[in-house]
Amino acid sequence: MKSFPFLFFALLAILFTSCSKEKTPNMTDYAIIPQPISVVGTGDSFELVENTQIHLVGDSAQLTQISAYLQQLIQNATSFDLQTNTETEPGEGAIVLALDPSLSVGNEGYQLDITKQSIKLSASSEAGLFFGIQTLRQLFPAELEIKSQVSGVKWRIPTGIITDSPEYAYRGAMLDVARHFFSVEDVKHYIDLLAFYKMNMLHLHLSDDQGWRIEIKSWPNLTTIGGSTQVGGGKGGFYTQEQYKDIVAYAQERFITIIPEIDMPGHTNSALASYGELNPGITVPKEHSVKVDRAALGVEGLDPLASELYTGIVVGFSTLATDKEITYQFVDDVIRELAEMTPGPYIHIGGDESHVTEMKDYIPFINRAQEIVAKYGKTSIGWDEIAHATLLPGSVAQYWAVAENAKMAVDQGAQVIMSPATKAYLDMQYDSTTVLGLHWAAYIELDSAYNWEPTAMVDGIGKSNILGIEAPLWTETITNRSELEYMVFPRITAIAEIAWVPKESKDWDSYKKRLIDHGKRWELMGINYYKSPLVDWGK
Ligand code: TNX
Repeated sequence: MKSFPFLFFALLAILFTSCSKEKTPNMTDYAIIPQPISVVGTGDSFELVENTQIHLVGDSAQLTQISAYLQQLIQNATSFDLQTNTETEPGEGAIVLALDPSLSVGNEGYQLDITKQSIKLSASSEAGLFFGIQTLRQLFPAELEIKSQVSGVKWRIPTGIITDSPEYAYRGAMLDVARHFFSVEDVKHYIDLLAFYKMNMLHLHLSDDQGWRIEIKSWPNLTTIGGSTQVGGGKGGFYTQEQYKDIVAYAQERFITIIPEIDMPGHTNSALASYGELNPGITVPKEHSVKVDRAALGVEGLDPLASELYTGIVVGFSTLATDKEITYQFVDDVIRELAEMTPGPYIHIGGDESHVTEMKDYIPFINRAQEIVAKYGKTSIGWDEIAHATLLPGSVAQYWAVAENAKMAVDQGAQVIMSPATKAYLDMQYDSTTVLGLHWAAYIELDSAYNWEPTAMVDGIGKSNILGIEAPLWTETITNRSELEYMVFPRITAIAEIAWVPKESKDWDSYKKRLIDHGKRWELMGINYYKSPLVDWGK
């Protein structure tokens, strides 16, 4: 009995150490998506506190901006106002962001070295530092994602070393803002979510039969008329050039390149309703045609040649007049204005489903469109059909449907972006009970979105032919942010992992387990996601 107090305290001590152990599991047990190339845990933890400093090393104006991003990220939930220091040696407990061009971690890679005393994030590029911050973010308790002050959480992260770099240079998503318009705020929200998963390209589908969404100053009716509606007949909308530039800058700060798409020569009814001279005599499917009320839209004069507006979802009835010079003046003006406000290297010229353009007209049109893009210093991307034309050196084909087209592009020396509709289309329904979305290509459950290999999609197309992966979200049935999130999550994380991780390291069971933690983060971020029955989300 005498030994009771001793035993009691010994037991307490054991309990206490095992509990605190539980609070700092090994770094290898953390749920990072995409899975880093190498994670070596050292079993301890670093605790972020109020006076932790951010220490910057390196010569780049962007460092300050990256540091401000991290500072803000931390401040939301912790309310710590971390100070940034560029002068003295980092003190105890600092977060060091080091830009070191001699570091061999690849162009977008990074190394994260966390000890009990400090966090050191190094990279050879600013982008690498930014992606490293996303990993760091995922090592913190999920509550870090709450946008307002959280109390009672210890901001601890596990110690260890992560070395990481992406498999593909192009890791993208596409948002169709033409079928349903999405506000600047919605697009920025999507950009934030893509950044969390180290995606670096956002392709905006800015025009289609149902709407024209980007202000073109030399052709103002494109937006006043062409932007005035959307699928289902809502009021549509468009981005002014200032708003577009704002989106581009916001994306740039998150190391995401905006790729604007003007779809042509098909998918152009919104332009034809705005300027009849671009193709007199198009007939819009009757049940979803809307008369243009020019007076109500404040457009003077008449345009007897113009088509009606279109609010349905069946496509393939429209085409620019490929044999008229005015068409090329139009394309030139549009590409010139777009190129002027797009710092990224690419302009997407569409080229898909031009069912009413004869091949003998389609080919010279695509050839000329590519030349116009090149004239303004940009590189063309087009849907896989553009491989029928003569691809300019550097032009990129986006495989979505026809393997032979993708192969034809590669045979011409082009690189390919992999967006197979049966795997990567985020508008495809999860299963037959999904209310939103379509299923013309497939039902895409989470395992199907994860378990595919870009280099095994098309015979004769291997790693060196593939620029990267892109997941498009077409929005015929998607009308708002919450619906967007439901179709995107969790599948976008599967796409992000395919794009980042080498195929040997992809692991469905590990991914499924890691998603549970991400589900918790999404709850805290207020994201509406599909609770796939294949994942044990917990309560
Ligand atoms: C096909 S994908 C299209 C789009 C539709 C999509 C719906 C592609 C290049 N064309 O116009 O929105 O299917 O899933």
